[in-house]
Amino acid sequence: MRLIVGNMIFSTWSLRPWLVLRRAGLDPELVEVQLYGDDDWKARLFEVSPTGKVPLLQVEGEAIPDSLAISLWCADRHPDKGLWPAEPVARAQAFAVVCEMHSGFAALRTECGMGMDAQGVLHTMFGPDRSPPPASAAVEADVRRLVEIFTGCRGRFGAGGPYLFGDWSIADAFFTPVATRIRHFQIDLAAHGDDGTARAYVETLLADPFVQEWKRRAGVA
Ligand SMILES: N[C@@H](CCC(=O)N[C@@H](CS)C(=O)NCC(=O)O)C(=O)O
Repeated sequence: MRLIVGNMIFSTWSLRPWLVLRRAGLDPELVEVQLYGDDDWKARLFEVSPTGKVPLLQVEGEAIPDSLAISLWCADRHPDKGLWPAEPVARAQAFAVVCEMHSGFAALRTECGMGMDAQGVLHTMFGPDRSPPPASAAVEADVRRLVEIFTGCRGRFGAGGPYLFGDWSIADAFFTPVATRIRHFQIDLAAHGDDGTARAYVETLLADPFVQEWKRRAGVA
């Protein structure tokens, strides 16, 4: 089993399915494709990924692109690993927030992006921290919605543990990239309606042992 990923220091979308695979007890060979490095990077990416994007999982003779598809494949193959909440209402809400994260938050993703920005500044998942860029109204709205999701899910479903639905689930993998952006860009959650719950949840995600393992493998720990 091989997981094709982007540069491990900033390809946050590559991190998501890897966290899911690791939580399922799998340890795929990691193959890093350098993004944005030279004129040929996109052509090289298309050689391994029909979508021209990473992550992509090579398994059982198949190539499965997309972090959500890989995560769904993993939960399907490993139903005993508790990758989704067991309780049906919590599980439905976990599906909903994962889908919202996967298809939304465009302003936060673009304006607080990882990788090289237009000024040639390299933003990585693991610092150095940057002072907050001037936030647009769209970023402000994205952060408010994140705080609403974090406090709402923690309040309704989080009693059994420190994660969004208590025990760790795929939802936590999907919010780990935005947790790194919140830290890196020093986004003040309290100014976006947080009572401390969302901040504590972000800290939990960043302290996750598998996030630390990724960091070590990325060579930044
Ligand atoms: N929907 C995809 C998005 C993946 C994505 O945008 N990956 C970035 C790296 S983090 C990428 O491949 N960028 C290359 C490009 O946009 O050309 C997923 O979550 O797997």
